[in-house]
Amino acid sequence: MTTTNNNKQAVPGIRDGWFSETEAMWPGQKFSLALEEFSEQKSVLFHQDSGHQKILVFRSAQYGNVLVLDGVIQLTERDEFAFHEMMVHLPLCSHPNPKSVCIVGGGDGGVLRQVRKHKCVKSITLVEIDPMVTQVAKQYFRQDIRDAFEDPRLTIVQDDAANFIAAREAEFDVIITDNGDPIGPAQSLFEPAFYEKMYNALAPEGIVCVQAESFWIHLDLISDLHACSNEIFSHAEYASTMVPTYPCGQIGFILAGKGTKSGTCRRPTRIPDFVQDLQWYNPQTHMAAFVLPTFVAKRLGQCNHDDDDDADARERIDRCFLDNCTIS
Ligand code: SPD
Repeated sequence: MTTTNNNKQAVPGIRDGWFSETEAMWPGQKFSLALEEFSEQKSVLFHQDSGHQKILVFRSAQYGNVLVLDGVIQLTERDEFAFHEMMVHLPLCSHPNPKSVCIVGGGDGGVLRQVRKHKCVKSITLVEIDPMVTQVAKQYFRQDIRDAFEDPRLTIVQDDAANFIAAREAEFDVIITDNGDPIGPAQSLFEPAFYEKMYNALAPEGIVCVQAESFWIHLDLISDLHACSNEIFSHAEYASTMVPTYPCGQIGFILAGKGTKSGTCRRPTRIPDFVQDLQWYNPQTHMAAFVLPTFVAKRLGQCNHDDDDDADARERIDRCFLDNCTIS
């Protein structure tokens, strides 16, 4: 075992063979994962304060290696695909020809690993303020994370995301904001001012996809983000996915566009071949992600049904995915 938990003090959140998430942002509930081995010394792989945040990696009994930042689970090897595939392929398959992609945060490489599957993407800019997150992801997570950081299309920028995005104009076809939760270092990324900066940094027809929390816990916040995105962008919608190790097992994204042809991200405009090999994303989970429970749809004022044209589009998309052809 390699551990930098040198001071031998108990790791916060770990007790009696279990890790429990901090509950500041989801009062009255705590998600817990069993360590692979009862002994903290054997299961904790890394524990250090980077100066930006406290980083913890441990081996869990059922979910593989787990990355925790400031007491909050960021990813587990078992279920990360349900988050990263949707966060990446919802916007990238909605855009007709994404060439330039910016990843905000995402130093763990999970988003990057999916973006690089799109051959049409020519440049990937990853803006991460904390290089230790990347070092840890390369060292303690799967080989393909290490490979992702070798992609020749990648430029890593160590900067505050809000500053970086503010200095960009009409540059990116897609911006993916893989931010943490609204209390802590990512707070400014949940403010309308950041959405305006992202709008300016997008090329015409550009799309943003932003981590937008769980409707079980943060419906007020989601409603505010949805409303402000609809004011700033031509269209904005909330899409949902299921991740068992995130609070309530559900998390969503705001997808907003500067003016895509179809005026929505609800349907893929292309289905790359590699989609057949993914674990969660497919054209049907793409479209289903925008269908919301009634209490959420009502609160956001987001329509759940398609018009007649959409029904035709759905059929074409279903057929193309099954026959492995291009949507016409
Ligand atoms: N409450 C958990 C939110 C996690 C958002 N960030 C995940 C980072 C994974 N790349």
